[in-house]
Amino acid sequence: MNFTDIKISKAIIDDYFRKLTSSLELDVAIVGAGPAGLTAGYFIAKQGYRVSLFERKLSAGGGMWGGGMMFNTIVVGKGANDILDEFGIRYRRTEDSLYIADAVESVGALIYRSTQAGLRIFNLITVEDLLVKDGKVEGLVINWSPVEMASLHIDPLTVQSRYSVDATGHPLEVVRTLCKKSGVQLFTETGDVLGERSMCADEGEKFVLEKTGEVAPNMFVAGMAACAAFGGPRMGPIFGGMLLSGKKVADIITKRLKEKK
Ligand code: 48F
Repeated sequence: MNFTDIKISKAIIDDYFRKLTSSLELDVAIVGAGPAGLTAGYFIAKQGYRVSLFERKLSAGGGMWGGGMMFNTIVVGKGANDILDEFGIRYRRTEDSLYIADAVESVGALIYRSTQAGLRIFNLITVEDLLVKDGKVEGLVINWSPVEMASLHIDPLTVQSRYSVDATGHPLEVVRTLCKKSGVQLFTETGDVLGERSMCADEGEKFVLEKTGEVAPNMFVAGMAACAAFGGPRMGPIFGGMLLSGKKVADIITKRLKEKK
């Protein structure tokens, strides 16, 4: 019998279950490991809160890997270069005061720095529903992504969180589920999802930052999910708004956590 093989299996199983068990009761649960979700997770973890992030895909990074139309370079506007500095991402400034960075280096840095700060990232897990009590979001309902992909009839598990963040990007998956299943009124003009509008980088970058925040009791939006919820334009391959949105949602939530200790 080869005992080493069994020890390897045991080490993986023990560690994963330790990680998962310590994510059952969270201060913050984030859905989606794009630039907004990763940045939010980094700034929340840095302050010592219990924060985990659930990502459907095998790889974290969301829409950042492919830059614009698969040219794997990203652009950020003025102000967001401070966040590139925070993550140690190298960049070059253009004559138009745009900052250019390598998409792969950027994703690598976001993942590395956020996990080092204490963010637990669970890849291959899909958030399929929410835990809702008296109209308030109290956690997430999770399942293995391959269960969803194979349409298997397997019930999910639940994690509890004081605050949750929908950082699922354009589809705004979690908040849409909240509206559809629980009829919760959103803090939007109509109380419902307003939907994303067509491209305009300038407006989109301002809009996403302005609307990042609480969209329903204990439920927050960051990144493109904020544009989709509140009816803002998309902005294509400029990512500064996503990074600043992640920081903003982290600032709002950590302030709330401090107040409600
Ligand atoms: O799409 P994504 O990168 O969102 P973001 O952080 O950034 C948007 C930009 O990438 C780009 C843009 C820039 O101007 O417009 O599109 O707002 O990352 C969202 C992540 O959420 C995951 C998805 O796989 C992706 O990695 N995701 C979506 N729905 C779920 C999910 C779900 N139900 N459960 C778990 N993960």
